[in-house]
Amino acid sequence: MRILITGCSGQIGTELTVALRNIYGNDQVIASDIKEAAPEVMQSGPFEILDVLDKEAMRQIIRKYQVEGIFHMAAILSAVGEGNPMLAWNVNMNGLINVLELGREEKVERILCPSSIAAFGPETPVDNTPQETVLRPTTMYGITKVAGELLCNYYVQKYGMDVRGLRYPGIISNATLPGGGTTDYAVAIYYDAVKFGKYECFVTAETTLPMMYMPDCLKATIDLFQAPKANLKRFVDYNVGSMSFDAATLAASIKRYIPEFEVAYKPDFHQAIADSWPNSVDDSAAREEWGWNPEYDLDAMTRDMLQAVKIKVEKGEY
Ligand code: AKB
Repeated sequence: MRILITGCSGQIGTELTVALRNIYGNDQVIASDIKEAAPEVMQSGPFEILDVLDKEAMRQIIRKYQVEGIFHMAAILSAVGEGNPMLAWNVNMNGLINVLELGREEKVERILCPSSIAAFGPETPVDNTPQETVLRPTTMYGITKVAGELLCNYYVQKYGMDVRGLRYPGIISNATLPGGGTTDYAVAIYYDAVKFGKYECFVTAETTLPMMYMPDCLKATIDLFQAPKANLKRFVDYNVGSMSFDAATLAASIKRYIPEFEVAYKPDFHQAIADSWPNSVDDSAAREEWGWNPEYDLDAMTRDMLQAVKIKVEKGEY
C-alpha cells in the first residue's frame, strides 16, 4: 500500500514514518510536512513539502504517488491552540476536511486521523473514562478533536469510506521533541533530569493524566490501520489506554535512577487544560475490536527514556 503521512516532522510523525517504511518499504511511504523533517525521514524515502491547507497541492501529491492510504498527523496541539485558537481551528478543521474530501474524490482506500483525550472535558467522568461519554471540551484543540471525530464518522456513514481514529493520551518519546502540547512536561522532565538534575514542572505534583510510550503509540496507530475492517464497529474514536500517573509518581520513577533529581512544581496556564482531561480511560472497545494491548509500564518506559536521552545529551543534541 502506498501511504502519505502529513505532519511527518512532528513528535509522532517522525517515528511513524520510519516504522511504516520498515513495514511497507521506503519508497511506498511518502512523508510530508510544512517544514523539512529529521534526517532519518529525509534520507530514507520520498518527502514533499505540503501545507495541509493547500488542497490542490495535496491532490497533486496523491496523484503523483498514487496514494492509497493517508495518516493525517498534521495538527496544532492544545497549549499552542489556546494561544492561537483560530490557527488551531484553521489547521485542524480545514486540514482534515481537505484530507477527507481528497480521500473521497481521489478514492483513497483508507485514512487514519488521530483524536485525543482532549476530546473530553470537565464534565466527563475522570476515572476509567468510558468510550461513550460526555464530550464537552474547554480547549479549541479539544473542540477540533470532537468535531474531527464527527466529521470522520460522517465520511464513514455517508460515503462508506474507511476512516479510522484513536484518542491518543499524552505521548512520551525520545526521537523528536513534542511541540505545544499540555502533556509535554512528561517528556521534558526526562531531558532536564539527565542534563540538569532538576526540572520545573508546569502542572502540580497531583496532576494525573493517561500517558503512553512511543513504541505503544506506534503499535496502536499501525494496528488500528491494519485491522480487518469487518472487525471494527466504531472506526473513528477508540480510547486507547496504557499507563496513568501523576507528576510526582513520574518524578519518583526517575529518582530511582537519578537519586539527586529534584522537581519544583510551578503550575501555569497548562494546569486548567490538564484539569479538564481524564485520569485514565476505558479502552475495552479497542482491546475487543482490534486486539489493543500495550507493552510498556512506567518503569520500563523510564529506563528506556533515560538511556536514550543520556546518549542525546552526551552527543550535545540537547
Ligand atoms: C496535548 O497535550 O495537546 C497532546 C494531546 C493529549 O493530544 N499531547
